Amino acid sequence: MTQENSIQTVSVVGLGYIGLPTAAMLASRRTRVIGVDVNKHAVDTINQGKIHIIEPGLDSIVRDVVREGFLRATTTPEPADAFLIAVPTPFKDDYEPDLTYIEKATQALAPVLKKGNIVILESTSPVGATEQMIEWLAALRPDLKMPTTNGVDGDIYAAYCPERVLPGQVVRELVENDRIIGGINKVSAERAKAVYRIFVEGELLETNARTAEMSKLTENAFRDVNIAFANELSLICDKLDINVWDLISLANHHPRVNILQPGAGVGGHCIAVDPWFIVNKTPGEARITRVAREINDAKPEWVVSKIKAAVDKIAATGKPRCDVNVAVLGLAFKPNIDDLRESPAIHIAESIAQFSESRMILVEPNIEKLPRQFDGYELTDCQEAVNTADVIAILVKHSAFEKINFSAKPDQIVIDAVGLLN
Ligand code: SAJ
Repeated sequence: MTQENSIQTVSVVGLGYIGLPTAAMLASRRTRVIGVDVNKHAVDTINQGKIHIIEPGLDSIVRDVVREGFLRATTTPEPADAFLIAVPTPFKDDYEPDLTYIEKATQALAPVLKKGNIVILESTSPVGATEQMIEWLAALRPDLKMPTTNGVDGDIYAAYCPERVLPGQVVRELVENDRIIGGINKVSAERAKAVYRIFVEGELLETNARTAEMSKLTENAFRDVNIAFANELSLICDKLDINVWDLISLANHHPRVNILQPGAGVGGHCIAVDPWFIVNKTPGEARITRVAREINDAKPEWVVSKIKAAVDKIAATGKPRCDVNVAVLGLAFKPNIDDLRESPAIHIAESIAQFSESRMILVEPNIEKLPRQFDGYELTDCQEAVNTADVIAILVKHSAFEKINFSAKPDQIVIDAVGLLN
């Protein structure tokens, strides 16, 4: 099979936090892009030139590419030269990866697949998922020769190419980051490179599909393990009466030491999930990876126990528990964003709401409205919350909190889970 055909039309299946920005970047380079999503609301919104997700800088790009006719969304796949799958891969209750969305995307695009097409999987996946995707395609399209069984003589190409973008900086990082291109065979890698060359200015690093799958998981597990070490240090230092922030800052002056920061726990949709894909495949070997997950998952409960102890201490002075004000500073899953999904701070606030007869004051400067589970609570201004609180729990290191004057009330107890005051 020759590769003389250039990539004219790309279909991006899954128009979420990765799929939509990727579709927009391809379209901004004047490639015809057909976006596919099962969510009709998302499809309609995009076709109006608007976006249904929050990502800085994305709205104007989508508006322009839709207006110029380079991006169009639909609920049903249409023929294209390249198919890019960017659907979610959650895990089940026992941490087994759930590939249902990839299977459904494969089933949807199979009828329009043609000889010479490339199918690229971008969704974070366990090792072997690309081979599994090809098996599904083989069963659905027995008329097409698959690259896994026919090598260079396959009718289609397939590759695994993970994204590595940081939420909040997706538009820039999609273009600038180096990209791993995991071909199911050599010709597939070459074909996939032709797709990414359309908008990626970083290096395109060629490897096989299994290594590329493992590479994505490794990057996020590496960060998780490093954060777990910092979180473990925060517990150790609390016992030994040492300031963990000073300790880490001092240790990081060593030329070969670079410890990350302890926090209220690890949130988001990637770092707290992806390491389990490694543990699930190789439970006997992935020991540090598993323990790191357990340490980071346990951190929010540890913060809750500290808040409980602080409330008890205030109550012991004779103040009725119902008059103890607990201010929660920050609800987002990390600093300076408005994303509350999978946030340890939300988990902590929910726990306080359950255990405490005290009044909870919620502060999140990056949102306008509290999520539904906090109906009955009011979103409060930072300084006002600090002025009235008996216990302050700082859960996210938002820049907006740096301006707060924390010396308003001398008998307050401050639990600084993120080192804001250091
Ligand atoms: N966190 C800490 N201490 C730190 C750093 C982070 O507690 O020193 C916490 C954050 O507060 C947050 C969580 O970890 O709750 C995750 O935040 P993050 O900024 O480390 O990562 P994400 O989830 O926003 O994005 C990660 C990135 N992966 C790596 O840095 C290896 C990003 O490049 C990936 O593209 C993304 O996961 C993904 O989609 O997989």
